[in-house]
Amino acid sequence: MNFFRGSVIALMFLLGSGFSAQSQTPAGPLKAVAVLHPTADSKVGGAVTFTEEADGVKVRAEITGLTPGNHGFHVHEFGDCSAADASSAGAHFNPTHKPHAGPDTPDRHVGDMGNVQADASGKATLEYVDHQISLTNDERSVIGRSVVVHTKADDLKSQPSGDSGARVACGVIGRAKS
Ligand SMILES: [Cu+2]
Ligand SMILES: [Zn+2]
Repeated sequence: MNFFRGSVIALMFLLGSGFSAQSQTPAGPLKAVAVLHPTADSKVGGAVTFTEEADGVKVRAEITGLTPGNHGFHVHEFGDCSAADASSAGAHFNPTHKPHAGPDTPDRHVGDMGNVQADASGKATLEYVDHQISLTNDERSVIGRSVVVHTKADDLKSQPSGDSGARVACGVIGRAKS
């Protein structure tokens, strides 16, 4: 009995130290990435990175192959870009059951990142800190969901998705090296 108890305690100690060694001293802030792939009849591609910061999550996007101007840019609920039109990604990621809006509006879909603006060459870059997206909070975590870019501008008010039209690129958000 004593031997058994001792073995159980030793095993628990070993397991505990193993887990803590894994979770301690992370290499850096938590990061995620979505590599964007064109939908059918699109040439839009690029990458979006998400990096945890003290006051939110920094979103960095570099996208090419767009028509000049604004394009709706959202996190959608499913990490599934398999459909030719990316309809498999579902609706805007909305775990808090709010209306569609722009990224600066407190009452918004967690996935509402607004627009990316493409220049005359079709390239868009964006960098901002988002205060609703999370990489750690289970309910708001975007890991395992997707980023979708649209053919038209998001007007930041039409329900349920800003009237931004067809999907031109989609990428699943996965955890990246910290
Ligand atoms: Cu969208
Ligand atoms: Zn939305």
